[in-house]
Amino acid sequence: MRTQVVIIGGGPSGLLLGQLLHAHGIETVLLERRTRDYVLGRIRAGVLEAGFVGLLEEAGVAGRLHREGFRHAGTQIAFDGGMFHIDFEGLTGTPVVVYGQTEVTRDLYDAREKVGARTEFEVDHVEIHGADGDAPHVTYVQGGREHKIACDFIAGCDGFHGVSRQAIPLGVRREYEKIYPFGWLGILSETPPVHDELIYANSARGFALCSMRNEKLSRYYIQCALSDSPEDWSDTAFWQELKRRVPEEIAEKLVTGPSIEKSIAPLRSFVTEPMRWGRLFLCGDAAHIVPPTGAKGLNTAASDVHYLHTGLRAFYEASEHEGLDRYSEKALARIWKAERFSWWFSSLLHQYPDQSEFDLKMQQADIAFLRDNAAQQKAFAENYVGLPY
Ligand code: FAS
Ligand code: PHB
Repeated sequence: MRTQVVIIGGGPSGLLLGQLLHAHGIETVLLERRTRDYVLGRIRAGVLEAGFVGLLEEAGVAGRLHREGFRHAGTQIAFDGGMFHIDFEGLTGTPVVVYGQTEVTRDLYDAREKVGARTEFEVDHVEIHGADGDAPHVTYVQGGREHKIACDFIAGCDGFHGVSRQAIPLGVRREYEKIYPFGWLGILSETPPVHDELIYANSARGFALCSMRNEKLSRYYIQCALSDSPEDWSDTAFWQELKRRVPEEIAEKLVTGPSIEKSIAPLRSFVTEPMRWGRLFLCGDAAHIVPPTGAKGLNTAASDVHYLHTGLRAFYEASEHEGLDRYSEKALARIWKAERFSWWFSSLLHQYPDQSEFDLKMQQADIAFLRDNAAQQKAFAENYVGLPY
């Protein structure tokens, strides 16, 4: 079998890339390790930058998002018993859209099926061959049979635990990592959101986040110990702790209910360089991870897809190589700024086990400066709504 681009990984990166390439007549085959339902069962990101929305529009997959997504003009930061608002739209002219990653992925799968693009589910033993030459191919096992796909290019969109990053020789790869000494315990509940905007809370007991999926579905997170497991936390214990970490006026309004999903996400910052090796291009979590504090994970996957699909288009439409040759450089330039913002915002809101009294004073002064200074709020807003591609 032969195709133009093999995409490894059927999460948002791989699906969005496949849809954009299809829209410009470039053929792909997408290989996904799990079933579609398994992929759609993951509850992850919730906030989309305008750049991501623009790519979904370009791919013709933004209809439901515009009908059901929530436009957020700003966010609330809770600190020292009170809350202050950061006005994204007033400071940057740009809102963000709250629309769950699960729904984005569902829309992209539906769109891929509709155009008849080839997707292979439940593939095993995916291997990349000849990426550093001019005739790469990918092999995989499905239903007990081995398959081979010759191609022009390979897009490694298979997430942090995928095989693509490992295909780049250790002598070529440089990796940068920071592991955070805590995790996020998240729940989904069929309750009305406690506020019409997200609330990021710094409290002496630890970080909390009040988010949502729609007017009847709420998403809440609390910072937890790395040693915790979801089973350690009853719904009652979660709600009690969340109420202790948000301002009283919010705790009083909080509508609690049974969790329909409960999970713990570890937090790390991670980047691998370069994001290209010959005819292999890494995209999204395969190349980088951010703590979810700044809602950048999904959104940096989108900017990678932007750079990669425009580079591939220029190659096929005009035999230009510059877009592909500069892919890694351009993607990393934006990724490192998102890594910085996510690391800084995490340092602002979480309680760190080794935090000294002085560190705590610095954290409180940093938040107070964000609360009181218009220039700092503008810088925050520009990062949160998404820096330019
Ligand atoms: P993904 O990991 O989503 O997709 C990779 C796909 O590749 C998966 O479907 C996997 O099954 C498949 N795959 C893996 N190995 C393969 C192989 N060998 N062969 C074929 N397929 C293979 N980001 C935010 O912005 N906000 C959040 O709140 C947030 N919460 C998160 C919570 C968790 C638990 C995790 C893990 C991540 C979270 N993220 C969040 C980040 C997340 O949204 C990612 O940025 C986003 O899923 C990136 O999409 P992909 O790059 O497509 O990777
Ligand atoms: C979410 O709704 O899941 C969400 C929102 C904002 C974040 C992280 C997660 O920063």
